[in-house]
Amino acid sequence: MADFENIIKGLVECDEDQVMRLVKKSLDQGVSAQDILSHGLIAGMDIVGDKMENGDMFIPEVLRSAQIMSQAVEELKPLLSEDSNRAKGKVLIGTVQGDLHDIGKNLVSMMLESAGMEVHNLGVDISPDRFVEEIKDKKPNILCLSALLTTTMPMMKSTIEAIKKNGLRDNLSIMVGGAPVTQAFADEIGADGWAPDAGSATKLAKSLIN
Ligand code: B1M
Repeated sequence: MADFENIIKGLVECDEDQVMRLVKKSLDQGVSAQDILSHGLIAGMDIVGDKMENGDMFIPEVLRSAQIMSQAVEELKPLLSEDSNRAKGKVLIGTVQGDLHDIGKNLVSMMLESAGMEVHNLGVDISPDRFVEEIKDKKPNILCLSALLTTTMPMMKSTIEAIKKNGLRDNLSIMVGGAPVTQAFADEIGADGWAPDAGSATKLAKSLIN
């Protein structure tokens, strides 16, 4: 039986040994990597977020939980990467300027890669100008923008505007995502698509490439 409760507890208490031990144990017991990710790690980070909002956890602790989550995701990576329906295409992905959140963006990047796409992960805090330069250089089919803060969502719009201004919009599909981002916002800023999670992002990317 998967011990999601104690994976969550370990993440909230920044107990690396507990999280890693229980993730490995769950895998050995045949629990799917996707279930460990959704019901253990992502559920745990949601609680970390609530505690952060209530002032029960502070930035250094949240960072530590995030590091442990990334380490656990590395453990799951080979098992999340089984995609028989592989797609070709080049993707550029980054978190927009002013935003340092990267766990979800890295999950999206990993799933796209495992679906067969060539993925260039630019990292966090990427300015519109840098996106423009990278699009000129890498000539991707798809650009994925991630934002986790309501205050950085407008930077998605600025990025799309910079891309248009540089005449790079026509042959590029733009997808947006991140917890506060919605389909309505994607429509409003002229993106081609929105995905709520890494799995849907992969499906959407495949359909945009086809
Ligand atoms: Co931040 N933070 N944070 N934080 N943080 C949130 C986002 C927050 C909701 C917490 C809260 O208050 N409840 C809140 C935002 C409130 C808001 O704007 N509405 C918040 C805040 C306020 C802040 C600071 C401002 C705090 C401060 O300094 N006072 C600060 C800002 C720093 C900055 O960015 N400039 C800050 C800092 C940090 C840390 C650095 C400490 C750390 C990030 C470490 C890191 O990423 N390496 C951190 C963390 C860890 C969080 C929470 C707790 C967890 C985020 C996470 O990794 N979730 C978060 C609360 C929460 O989300 N519950 C919170 C797990 C991850 C798998 O999910 O990222 O949503 P997510 O990704 C999903 C989907 O969103 C989607 O797919 C992913 C996988 O399924 N997706 C995409 C994501 N990107 C996509 C791109 C796509 C498609 C789908 O492209 C097409």
